[in-house]
Amino acid sequence: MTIAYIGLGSNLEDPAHQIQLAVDAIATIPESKINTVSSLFFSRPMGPQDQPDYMNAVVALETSLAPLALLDALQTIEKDAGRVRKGERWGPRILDLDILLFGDDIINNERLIVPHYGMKEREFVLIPLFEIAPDLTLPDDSKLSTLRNNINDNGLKIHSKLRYA
Ligand code: A4P
Ligand code: MG
Repeated sequence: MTIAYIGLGSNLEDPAHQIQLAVDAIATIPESKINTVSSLFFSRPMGPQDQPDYMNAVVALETSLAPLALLDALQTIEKDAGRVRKGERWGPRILDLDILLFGDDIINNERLIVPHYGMKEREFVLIPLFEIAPDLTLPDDSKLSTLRNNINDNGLKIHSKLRYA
């Protein structure tokens, strides 16, 4: 079994509800079990500013799936939520599920780059991740606590708790 950390984001169609539905769907992924779920956080958009605010969270999932099989499962959940991929970089979305970490694996292929390329600079990733895994060290030996202490404040705040089985 491997612990994968999954970043969840939404800024369309009732984002708080979308994130809760996504947590419920992640709980049904085969060969996997949710270990922990962070609080639900309110965050300001990174990227284009003419889009709604986001809700973000991070889930720790214990899984025996291979990384690409987990990606398939997450993309099915995104699709079922009604996500349509548009060209715009960092544009609005009903649901975005990113594999932030997959154990200590370093993965670089056409479909999957892990650790996620932006995770070390993003407040809406580091703070929820730190909430559930304060002692985490990344595959490049950087400490999550150090990264978390060095990010710029962009107004992230706890919105509510998420339910999980
Ligand atoms: N892919 C490669 N690596 C991964 C990975 N580790 N996890 C590939 C998931 N997918 C990965 O994904 C495009 C392709 O990336 C997938 O087909 C997969 O094979 P996508 O979800 O269509 O692309 P995207 O998410 O629109 O692009 P990008 O650049 O990853 O967007 P980001 O970086 O996720 O940013 N502001 C706030 N406050 N909160 C947010 O959550 N999110 C974004 C999106 C912008 N601003 C935000 C937030
Ligand atoms: Mg994505």
